[in-house]
Amino acid sequence: MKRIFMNQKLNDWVKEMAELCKPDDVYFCNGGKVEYDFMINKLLVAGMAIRLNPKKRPNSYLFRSHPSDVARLEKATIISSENKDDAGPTNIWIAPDELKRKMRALYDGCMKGRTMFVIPFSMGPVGSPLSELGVEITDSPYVVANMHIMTRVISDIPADKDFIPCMHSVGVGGGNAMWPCAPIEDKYISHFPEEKLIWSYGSGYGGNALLGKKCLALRIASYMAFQQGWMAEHMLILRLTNPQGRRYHIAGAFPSACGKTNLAMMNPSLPGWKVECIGDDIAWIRRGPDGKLYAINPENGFFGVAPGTSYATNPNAMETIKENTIFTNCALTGDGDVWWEGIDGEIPLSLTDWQGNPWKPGNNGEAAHANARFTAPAAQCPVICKDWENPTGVPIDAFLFGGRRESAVPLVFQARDWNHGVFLGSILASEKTAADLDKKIGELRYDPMAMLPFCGYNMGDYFGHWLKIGDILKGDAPPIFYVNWFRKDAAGKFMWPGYGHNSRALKWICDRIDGHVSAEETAIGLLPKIEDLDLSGVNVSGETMRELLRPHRALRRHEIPLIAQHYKKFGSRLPERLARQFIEFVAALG
Ligand code: GTP
Ligand code: SPV
Ligand code: MN
Repeated sequence: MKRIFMNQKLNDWVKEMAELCKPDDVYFCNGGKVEYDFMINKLLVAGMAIRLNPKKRPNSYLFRSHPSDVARLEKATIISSENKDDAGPTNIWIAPDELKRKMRALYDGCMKGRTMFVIPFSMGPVGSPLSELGVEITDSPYVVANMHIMTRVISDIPADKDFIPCMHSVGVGGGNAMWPCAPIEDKYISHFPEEKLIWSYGSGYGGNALLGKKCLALRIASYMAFQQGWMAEHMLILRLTNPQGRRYHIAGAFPSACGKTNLAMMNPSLPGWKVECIGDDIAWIRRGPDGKLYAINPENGFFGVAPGTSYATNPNAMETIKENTIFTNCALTGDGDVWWEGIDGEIPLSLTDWQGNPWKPGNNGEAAHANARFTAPAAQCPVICKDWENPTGVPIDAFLFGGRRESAVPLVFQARDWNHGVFLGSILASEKTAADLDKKIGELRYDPMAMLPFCGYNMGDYFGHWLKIGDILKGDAPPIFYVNWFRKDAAGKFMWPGYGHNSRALKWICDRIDGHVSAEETAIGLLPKIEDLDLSGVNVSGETMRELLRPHRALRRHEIPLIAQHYKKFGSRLPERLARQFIEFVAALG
């Protein structure tokens, strides 16, 4: 080890971890382009990366992970607070001492024959008072390259600044030479919120390994936010501008693989309306000097779902990933480009699937993995907002909650007030998706505020925190809406065209913010009147539209026992106000 940092805590920690993991050498990252190219070269030479055809996809690479390591692993995600109750009923808890003992044994010597990389980074614009610093130690050059895109890699931590240590190893004993990882029983993605510390072992994929994202910016940050009076949320942030030039900023929480990236950079189908992207996955939100809420995106790139992304559905994502992009678990075309289910055009004649085998239509399984992803710089997005790195953030005019619901839940409706909105967020439910490895796809699960896998403390306390924020904001609390783009008809087809057409729901939300339209008071909340939705040029029948805007009291009654069960888990940590909201909801359903 040659290099000395300004920050003593960093020097001590790097030394301790190098002694434990016993790497062959230690490399100190600075975030430069030369370093990025060096990592990629290392991966190309080792055969872990495939260079895509530079004429089709300049400076872009494809990686294939081991089939056992293709998504976040919720069963291996641990919140290790001192007291079990502080992790709460929705998190897996192991006592810190016991967990550290187990993991130290796994880390011991795990980097023999490997290089240990030290990556200092900033979540949020460098130097912004709203940003947080982290340092990731990893043995994966793939992680280094991804961190270059997803975070702002810096070369040191100032002596007087704290940072969040993020320890990572892909581990040993599982995977293969191209994608080493640990066997499933040895994987741990551990968080010590009270210590602001992350220890991840055994997985090289996505949120398990790029520790600035879900581990730091959500699990650790949500606990810091709880203590310090701000919010760290699994939310996209967008700026919507109407034809008159009035701007609205909207933050929306949808569970993984439920449409955040798509909404954040959509092209509105409504003439004269414009969307600009500020963030597609995480929002850090604080009260500004004027009493309103302001949001920043702590990330520097997009780690987006590839399947379903096309010029027809998300042209701005397609433009973003034209070059300088890392692809993971996509299919490869004969002419050296990437491919996935739902991309534009004909299925290419020659295709290699995400595991490296020849693939033909009609083959069992998909060519691209359902959780195949792209890693691309946010600055490459054609509709990135000029204020996306503004250190003070953007003022939030409305919050959205939404998930995948095939039935019962309307296209858009509004909460009666903040507390009702928190209730709606707390009963956010979605059909399961491929973003988590353990799930049976399609089954319903409650995912409060889309934070179920990402809340670093007791979710009952998290609900209380949301209520408290509302109490502080009073009249400045933004209105809260609930959306559902995913209703299906009896034949299993989506009833709403979605994507750019979702701007029609957003326009109604703007009209509500400005008090231009009234709404229908119903058992579930405030529903749009059909004539208040701008549906010019949408190919949806009046009958379908009426169906999409029904409160569906009878169907929603089926959820009462499920919500009761969901709420029961929180015991005495469930805020009394939410219990009352639930009683009112049941009464209103009749
Ligand atoms: P994470 O990155 O996992 O947090 O996901 P996300 O919430 O950003 O989801 P994303 O925008 O990547 O969308 C996931 C999938 O949902 C993609 O296959 C999209 O094509 C699809 N999707 C997004 N918006 C819509 C919509 O309005 N209608 C329909 N039918 N599908 C959509
Ligand atoms: C999610 O699952 O919500 C993601 C992907 O954004 S990951 O970074 O792997 O968590
Ligand atoms: Mn996400």
